[in-house]
Amino acid sequence: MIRCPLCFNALTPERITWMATSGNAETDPVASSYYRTPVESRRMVASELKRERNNAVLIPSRAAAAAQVGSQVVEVCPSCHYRIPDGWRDSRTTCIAMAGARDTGKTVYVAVLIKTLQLLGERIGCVVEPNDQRTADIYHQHYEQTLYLQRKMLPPTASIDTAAPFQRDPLVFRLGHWNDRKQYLVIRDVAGEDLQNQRNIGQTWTEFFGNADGVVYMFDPLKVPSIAGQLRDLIPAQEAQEVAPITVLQTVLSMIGRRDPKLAVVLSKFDAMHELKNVVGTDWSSIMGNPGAGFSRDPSLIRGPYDNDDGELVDAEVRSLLVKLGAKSIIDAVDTPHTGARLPARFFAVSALGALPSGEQVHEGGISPFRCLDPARWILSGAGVWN
Ligand SMILES: Nc1nc2c(ncn2[C@@H]2O[C@H](COP(=O)(O)OP(=O)(O)OP(=O)(O)O)[C@@H](O)[C@H]2O)c(=O)[nH]1
Ligand SMILES: [Mg+2]
Ligand SMILES: [Zn+2]
Repeated sequence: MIRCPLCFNALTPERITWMATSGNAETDPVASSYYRTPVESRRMVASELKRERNNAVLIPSRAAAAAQVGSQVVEVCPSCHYRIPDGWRDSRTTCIAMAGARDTGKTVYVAVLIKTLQLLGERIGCVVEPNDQRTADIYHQHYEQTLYLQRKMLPPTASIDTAAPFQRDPLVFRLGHWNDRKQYLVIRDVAGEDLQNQRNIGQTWTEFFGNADGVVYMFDPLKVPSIAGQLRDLIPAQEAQEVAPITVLQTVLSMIGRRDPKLAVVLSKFDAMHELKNVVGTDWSSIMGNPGAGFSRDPSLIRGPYDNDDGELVDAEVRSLLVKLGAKSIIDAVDTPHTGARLPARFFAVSALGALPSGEQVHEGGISPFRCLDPARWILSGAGVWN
């Protein structure tokens, strides 16, 4: 499947939209509603693939469209008018949308996921790199520099309704060739703030959740009072949650509507759960101290196809952990969604940092991710990539 990198709508050969590269530009209400800020567009021409005798021809052709508007043309998405990168239609795309309440670890996860994908890519002979300068700049400035170079935590992602949030543009990475096709991975990070605001349900800019190949919904165990209580000497006092995780999940499910992306439900900051094995005298210490559990080891960087059996094992384990955490409502919302559309779902346990941060600094032992690749590999394997 090939999808638009912004709205994630499928791009079919039957419809191609061209936009002039020079000439008058006017405010474009369609592009503005998807991009969530005023966008100006130049003249556009819509072409259709028509059957003529035994040939399929594009009418008007690119050259004819250019002649019509009197300048060169570039391809834009027929739905949201976002510029389609060169060579995009010869490739395959896998599109991932991040989701979850504020402070659940989405942006840190994206930062670390790219590094771990690069590590695995090296092992399987696929180079993972930004597809364009904008992705390279956004990733470097907003993810890598702070977390990996300054070794500091990242600021909260600003709402899409603020002046220039970096997450308005997708991150586009090349994943090398797979099955004789160029493969791209597109990730859209989201501000938890925007998912805590139910007024965003039904807004055009949220369409990408339903169109995605996979939605990664993060659940933060540190916000569970009994866990925070047991770790109170190790973690800073947790702010009370403004919006319950279940409400955020319902909001995301409403945004997905009747579409059917894969839903990865991720118990994030799993290093904190691992710490519980040191809290003596509680049943958490025996649960988390079980060396035979899938969540006690990380086989994700082993070369080879996505390990579905391991994925199913961890899914079952995380489901029982969520029950124990008093979060069964999350499981119920996934298994019997209020929208009536049950998604292909799987539960995961992930730690992007691998250890509790020391205040705003990365742990002095550095970043050592745990099972970070699992949700992404599950989604990629469903799209036939790195499987
Ligand atoms: N222990 C632990 N803490 C983490 C981990 N990942 C993130 N955190 C903590 O969670 C905080 C928030 O992480 P972010 O990735 O910025 O959260 P977010 O979900 O992007 O938040 P918004 O952008 O506000 O929606 C970080 O500053 C860390 O303190 C992890 O793997 N382990
Ligand atoms: Mg963020
Ligand atoms: Zn689009």
